[in-house]
Amino acid sequence: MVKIIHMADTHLGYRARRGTVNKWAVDNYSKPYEQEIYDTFLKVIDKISHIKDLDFLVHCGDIFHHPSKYSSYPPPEPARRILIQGLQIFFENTNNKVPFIYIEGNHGVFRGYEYTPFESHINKDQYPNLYYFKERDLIEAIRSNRSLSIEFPDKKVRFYLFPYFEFKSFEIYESAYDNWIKNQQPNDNEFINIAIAHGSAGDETLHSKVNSNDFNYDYVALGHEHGFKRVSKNHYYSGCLLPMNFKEKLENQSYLIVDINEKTRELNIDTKFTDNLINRSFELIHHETNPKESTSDLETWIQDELDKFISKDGFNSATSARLKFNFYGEMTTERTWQINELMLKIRRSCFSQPEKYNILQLIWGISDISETFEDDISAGIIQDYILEKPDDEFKEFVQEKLSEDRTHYDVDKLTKFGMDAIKKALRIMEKEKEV
Ligand SMILES: [Mn+2]
Repeated sequence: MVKIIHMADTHLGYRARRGTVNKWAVDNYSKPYEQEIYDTFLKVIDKISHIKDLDFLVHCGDIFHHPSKYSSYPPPEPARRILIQGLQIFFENTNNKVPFIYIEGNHGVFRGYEYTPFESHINKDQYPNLYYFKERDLIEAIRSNRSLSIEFPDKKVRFYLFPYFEFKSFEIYESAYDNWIKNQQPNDNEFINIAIAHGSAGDETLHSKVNSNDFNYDYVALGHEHGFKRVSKNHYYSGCLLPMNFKEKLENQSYLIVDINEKTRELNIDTKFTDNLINRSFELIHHETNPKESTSDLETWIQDELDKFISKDGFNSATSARLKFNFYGEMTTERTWQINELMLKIRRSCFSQPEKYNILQLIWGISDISETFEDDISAGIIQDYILEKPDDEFKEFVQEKLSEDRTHYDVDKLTKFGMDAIKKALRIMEKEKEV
């Protein structure tokens, strides 16, 4: 029996940012949820390193969250230190006997650079049983028309490596990759043949030869999709350790203990779910609204939901909740404005009482029966709004606000100010997009 741990997408250094308060840093300058991912990673690595008769640890990419396509920042310092600590725990507990094989994903790499934070931020050469493969290794293999693989003859196991590569982004890449990939087809049955890849069919970053059974791999360890997923009887995504956003909360995360029978090549997959290791509430709260529901009824409902997170000890970075309200139903633009206004007010009040509320993040989404507005601050809402009859509806909204207020402003003037502000904001957003 060959025993392999399959894990992926740890995203060390990921921070929950939207709808959080910046001042909530923990003692070593990490952020609360970032710290929870670190703690979980070390816990899991320690657990894995004590598994009896473990032959290999395979990590399918994205061990660091930064840098990425949208952020050229290096991994934050705590992420670097936690990875070093994790490697030390693993190699010490396994007496350097168990190979750790890592392929690079699309996160944690400076695009266009030949070195990566995995090389510049940790001293990878001090771990004799660490095997590292990045995009550059893949490009070299393609250029020299050679396989990118590694063999362990004493265990009779061979790994075919597929670091993340956007081979579909240029025709010349695609044809080169298509020509090269035959080198990744096992040509003997004496070894157990395993593919390790970062990519997915969904965004065309996983080649069909790896995604299918064409090459007859005994097992395909996949990274890039963040939820646990059995693609076929021998293709698996383990997912991250913890969900990073509310969409991923709807999935499960895990690491896999994969046992492969040398003779029959039969697999036994033991899925160790890790999303249940989370120490905080992480919830999507749904509410169906309609134009007739009064603002005060809505406010009462929201407040009741939030009051479930009142704690006598107040805010605690280790247990504070991540919450997303999902308002759906028949939405008018006026309703959307009301909800945004209400939620901004409630969030402000909630975050200004850390002695009362144990809440880390509070965001919301508003979806109409016909379409979805994803975010309270997305340009989409305002842009859609501007395409309709914004002046009239905004005026109605201002009028309603003022009638509560009972003061007498010039509604037309206020509407004009509001529209100017929105248009200016849109111009700024458009400019930011161009960068
Ligand atoms: Mn990825």
